This record gives sequence, structure tokens and C-alpha cells, in this order.
Amino acid sequence: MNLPPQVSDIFDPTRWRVVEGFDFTDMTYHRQVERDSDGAIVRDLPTVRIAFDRPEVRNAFRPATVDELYRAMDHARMTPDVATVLLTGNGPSPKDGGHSFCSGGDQRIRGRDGYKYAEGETKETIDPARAGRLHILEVQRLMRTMPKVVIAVVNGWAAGGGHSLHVVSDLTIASREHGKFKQTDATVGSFDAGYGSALLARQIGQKKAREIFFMAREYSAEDMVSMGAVNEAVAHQDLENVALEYAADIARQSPQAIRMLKFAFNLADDGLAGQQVFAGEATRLAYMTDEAVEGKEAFLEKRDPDWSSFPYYF
Ligand code: S0N
Repeated sequence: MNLPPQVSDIFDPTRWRVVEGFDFTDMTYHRQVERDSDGAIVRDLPTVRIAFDRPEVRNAFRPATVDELYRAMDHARMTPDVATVLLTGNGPSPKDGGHSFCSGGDQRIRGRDGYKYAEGETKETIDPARAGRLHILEVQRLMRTMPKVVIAVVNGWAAGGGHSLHVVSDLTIASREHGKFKQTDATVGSFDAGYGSALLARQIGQKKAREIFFMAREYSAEDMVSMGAVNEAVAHQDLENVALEYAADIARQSPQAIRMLKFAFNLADDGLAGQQVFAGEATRLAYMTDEAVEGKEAFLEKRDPDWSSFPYYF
């Protein structure tokens, strides 16, 4: 049986294959599969698993991590038969057994000048085109605007920028034993003043969101469920199974309905950018109508469009 390597304590290799074509060092990227009794892959299923793979630093992200996360997420966005992305963390840590989803920006390589250096890189050697990019925000926007459901599967610490990634996910499921939440941005002098804080306040209310950011306290998965920030706290061993049950329920719905609903949920909070995403999908649907085809064909045939068979009111 040709199974992918074990990457976490709750990863079931029989359910996944490695997505080919990526040479990742900081992330893993798997596609859910169905196998026959001999272990041969019968077919792909509509869920992918994207995971931080730096458990020795609580899955902190450095620039290379964010690049890989973006590439995997964008590949999932563009794969037509993928409905759901599980975002999670591998582990536990080989050093101390600690469990982590993601602990945010790697503090060892954060420059005073706002740059995030790769290991061995300096202000003098950094590619100017890459300098000063806080590009985890690009990942957040991709997760927010992609027409797929992103589920944060919080298997351990969600801290700092890792906490923000769970906030921006469509749904969150957390390990009852190991899921821990702590917004440490202000402790280390950083602040996610976008989705990480403002969207959190929309989700759970201003007072609780301010408490989480201003005091950097630790919260359990069940605390977060009671605040409405997490959908469900489940036994650690069951976490990925429950996530896959969520994904199976999502895959039973109409893809078009899911994307219209996701964009509708985002619209008011995302302002004109949210309207643009929703409207883009509405325009794509409108292009499929006879009315839109009449407009296009009239132009190509150099005649006036004939709208007479298209009502102003249904
Ligand atoms: C997660 C915490 C609470 C876990 O505590 P615990 O279990 O006691 O473990 P530790 O012993 O502390 O950690 C184990 C080892 O892991 C290393 N480590 C942990 N987190 C990081 C990290 N973020 N960066 C580098 N190393 C990390 C520890 O040092 C330790 O290593 P050893 O064994 O060698 O001693 C606890 O670990 C904790 O509080 N971690 C720090 C959390 C944090 O403050 N994260 C950064 C917060 N800020 C951001 O994430 C920036 C956000 C961001 O990136 C952003 C936001 C908006 C706009 C742009 C950006 C951007 O910068 O791109």
C-alpha cells in the first residue's frame, strides 16, 4: 500500500494522498481520497488538507511558509472539484510534544524595519521586490474571497497571526484537549488591525474581541465555543474525522449556492471589495442568460439588441 508519510498524531494516511507538483518545506498539502481494500486510490474526494509543518516552533510562519501556504490555498481555489479546505497544523512537536495549529509570525526573523527576513537574509541582501511585505494578509484575503469553504481545524495553539487565520476561516473546529487560543499580537508589538481584530469583533462582539486582544489571555476551545468564535470543540482523536464530516456535508450542497452564500456573508463586512466579489459571481451567472447572450450577439452582429422578450419584472 502506497501511503503518504504520517504528519501528525491525528492524520490518517489511508484517507489522503500528497498533492503532486509542490516541493514544500514548511507546509504539507494533501487531497482526500477513497481507497479500495488493497489501498489503491479509487478516486479523489472534494477536500484538501493544508497544514503548517514547523511543529518545533509551534507552527510559526516565516516568509517561505507564507509563500507555500498561499500557493497551496490558490491551487485549492483553482481546482474545480475541491469544495473544502481544512487548514491545520502538523505535530506534535518532536522537542516537547506540544500541539499547535499556528503561532503566527516567526519572531526570530522579524526585522525592526518591518521586513520579514528569510533565514540567512539581511536588509542588504533581501530582494527589494519582497522587502516589507506582510504577505500573510494576502493569504487572509485569498481565504476570504476564494469560492470554497475554509475550515480551521485547530489541533493546538492558535496564537498571534495563527489566531487571525482561524478568525478569517469560514468555520472553526477545535481539539477539546489541545486547542488553545491566545491573541499575542500586542504582547510582541504587532497588531492585526484588519480581519484579525475587526472581523473578530463582528463575530463575537466588541467587548470580547477587545478583551482577547488587550489582555492576551489564554482561552480553551470550549471558551471559544461559548463566545461564538468556534463552531465545535471535539475530542482530539476525532478532530480530523469531524472536520471531514463537516466537509462531506458541505460537498452535498450546491457549489453555486455555497459560493453565493459565502460571498453574501462577507459582503457587508467587506464593503466595496465584498460587493465586488459578490457582484463578480452575479455577473458570471448573468452571462449564462439568453438576455446577456442577446447583448453580446447584437454587438458582434452590428445591430441593436432586441430586449423585447426579456421582462422588466418577473
Ligand atoms: C504559542 C505559545 C503561547 C505556546 O507556548 P508554549 O506551549 O509554552 O511553547 P513555547 O515554549 O513558548 O514555544 C515552543 C518553541 O516554539 C518557539 N515559538 C513559539 N512561537 C513562536 C513564534 N511565533 N516565533 C518563533 N518561535 C516561536 C518558542 O520560542 C519555543 O522554541 P524553543 O524550544 O527553541 O525555546 C507561545 O509559544 C507564544 O506565545 N508564541 C509566540 C506567539 C506570538 O507572539 N506570535 C507572533 C504574534 N504576531 C504575529 O503573528 C504577527 C502577525 C503577522 O504576521 C501579521 C499581522 C498583520 C499584518 C502582517 C503580519 C505579518 O507580520 O506578516
